[in-house]
Amino acid sequence: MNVLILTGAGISAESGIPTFRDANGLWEGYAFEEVATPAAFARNPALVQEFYNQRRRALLRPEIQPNAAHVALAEFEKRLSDSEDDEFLLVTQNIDDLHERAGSDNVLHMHGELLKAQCLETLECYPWREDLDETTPHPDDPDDETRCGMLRPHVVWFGEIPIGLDRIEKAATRANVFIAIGTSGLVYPAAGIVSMTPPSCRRIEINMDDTPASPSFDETIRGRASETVGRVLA
Ligand code: BV8
Repeated sequence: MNVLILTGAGISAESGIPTFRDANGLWEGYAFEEVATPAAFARNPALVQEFYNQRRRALLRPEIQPNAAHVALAEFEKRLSDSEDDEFLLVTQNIDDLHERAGSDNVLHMHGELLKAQCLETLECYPWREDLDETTPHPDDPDDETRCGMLRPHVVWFGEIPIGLDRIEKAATRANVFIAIGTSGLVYPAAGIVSMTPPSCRRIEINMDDTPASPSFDETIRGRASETVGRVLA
């Protein structure tokens, strides 16, 4: 069985990370257009760095922990990994690390990862640290004089091409089951993944509400991810 999962901000909501819809398009008081585009970074890199550093500090608070939905996905992945015939891919739009902290191995962050910084020159990624900024010598080796270039958040902004699209499309066209969890289906190309699945694929949407993508699914399960995901994957 080939299973493809897509998660959105709704799966992390019960872990204490506000969703984009809850934030009404604002985050830490900033409008997305002000901070989540390449133009915003070119215009005011310090503002954008601070916007993401605020979200990093929020994510690293001890009370932010994976919830039962993250754990259920990790356990399901492990069950499937016992069989050679099964394929599993967890694609997330989320830039938090809650899937990994719940034990998921095969996670594709199609919109990047909040806890990584990326060198504008080499495109190399580094674990983010509070003291990392554009003046930081090579982040992996502060003694290395070949100073790395300007660093940016390793995050896919609006207008930028998401990560792993080829891999996602391949998994979608082979999927027997596609489950979208906690995503409003508003941002493309993520919202278009359901349309890449074959007619034989069982498409399930787990959400609190109906979404513009709901008609594309064979089954819509309404409820909190922490209460529904485990039941669906059992
Ligand atoms: C692209 C990282 C070209 C950043 C994100 C004009 C100019 C430029 C582009 C466009 C344009 N018009 C349209 C576009 C395309 C654009 C787009 O789709 N815009 C939308 C707004 C119309 N897309 C892009 O720009 C993408 N790139 O198009 O490049 C290209 C593409 C392919 C090939 C060649 C060229 C890049 C988009 C990525 C942007 N980066 N994140 C950061 O985080 O700072 S997007 C960000 O917002 C998230 O990653 C996510 O994708 C999106 C939010 O969506 P959700 O995760 O669904 O969250 P949301 O809050 O909306 O919904 C939560 C859901 O959970 C709700 O339904 C709620 O009911 C539910 N829920 C809540 N609680 C629970 C729950 N469900 C269950 N249980 C609960 N407890």
